[in-house]
Amino acid sequence: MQNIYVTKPYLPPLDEFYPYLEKIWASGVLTNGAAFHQELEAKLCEYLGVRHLSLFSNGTIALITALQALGIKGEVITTPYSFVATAHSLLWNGITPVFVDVDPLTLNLDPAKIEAAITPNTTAIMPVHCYGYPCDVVAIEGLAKKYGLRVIYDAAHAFGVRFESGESILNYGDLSVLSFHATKVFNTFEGGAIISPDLQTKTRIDQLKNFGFTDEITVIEAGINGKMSEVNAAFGLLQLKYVNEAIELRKNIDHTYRQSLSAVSGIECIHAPYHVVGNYSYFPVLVTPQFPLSRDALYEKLKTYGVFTRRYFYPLISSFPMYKNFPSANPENLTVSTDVANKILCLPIYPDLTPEQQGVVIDAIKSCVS
Ligand code: T4K
Repeated sequence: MQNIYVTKPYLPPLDEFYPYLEKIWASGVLTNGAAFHQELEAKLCEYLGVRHLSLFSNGTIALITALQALGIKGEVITTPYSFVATAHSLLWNGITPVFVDVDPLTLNLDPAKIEAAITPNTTAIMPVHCYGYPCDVVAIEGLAKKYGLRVIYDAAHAFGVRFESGESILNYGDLSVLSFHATKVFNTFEGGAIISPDLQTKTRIDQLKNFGFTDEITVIEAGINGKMSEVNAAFGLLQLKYVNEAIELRKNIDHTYRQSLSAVSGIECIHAPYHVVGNYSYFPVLVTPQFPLSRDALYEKLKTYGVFTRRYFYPLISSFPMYKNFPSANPENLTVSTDVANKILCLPIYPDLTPEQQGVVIDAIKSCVS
């Protein structure tokens, strides 16, 4: 049997992509906000239920640009339990990350611990909707209002996630940033986006992602090149036709794992949040001391079955060399994050995962306890 990886990008039928390429070849316009780029921005706004969206070449450049657009400086409160790009976007802006522990249920920034980390230098909060599970957006909004802070959500995992009311979680905060990387629920090979609440902010972001140009001869600030190409945008348009189907397949896989693993002592599935329509982007489990093997031993054992899980997010960002000397990186302040990072294992989940392959993963885990 072929190896089974934590994820595999969803790819639509190749022959359906050729007509898009033919159009690009015929027009000779490859980038700089052309037809497919504009069409994808409009279609994503509609699909996601957001007002304004700016496409980017990837999620990291989008995060860096989002901070630039709001002029964030000083200290920003963020989570250590994320992909390293979250905090890197702060360092690239000369901002000091202040790590605050996560909530043991949501695995997202714990609002109850944010207040104590606010200083006169704090300007913003950068929470992450980890695995697409929403942060406590209401509590975070309350704190932001009370202390006059901006909120930039790293929503890299949260494509299409909404509350049961229909409201997109991407509409919370001052800005939300998506990733369309190959490993994400919706991918454009590489890609990302910033969601803005108003046209003025979107326009500013669009200028920033295009070197700071406002017209052919005017540059108003030191922008960057964050533009998405026409090939990526065209691919996104095709992906969008299949994304609901892809999420539905993920949902079935999620349900099968929950049913099959519920009786396995020492494997705890993370609670899917209530009142949320999720995207099933990851399937994280906690390997607790009740399991006969440690998390790392299970991770290695699964490899012998050809199953390549990932320990997202271990090690904590705060333990990497460029962060570990910040006072807030002290593990004593991050006990929940540290505990979760030591127990977490993300199991394979992607639309093409067959029931047989999922059976291999489940049986391999069960074989450790029988
Ligand atoms: N914020 C958060 C919270 C994020 O999670 C991320 C990215 C970002 C910001 C930044 O967004 P981007 O700038 O990336 O748009 C992956 C991804 O590279 C990264 O995008 C993602 N988060 C992170 C959680 O995971 P790796 O180093 O684990 O990826 P890699 O290459 O080992 O891939 C994992 C597995 O996926 C492989 O074992 C096989 C499979 N795979 C991967 C790729 C790239 C494929 O089958 N095909 C592929 O093309 O980081």
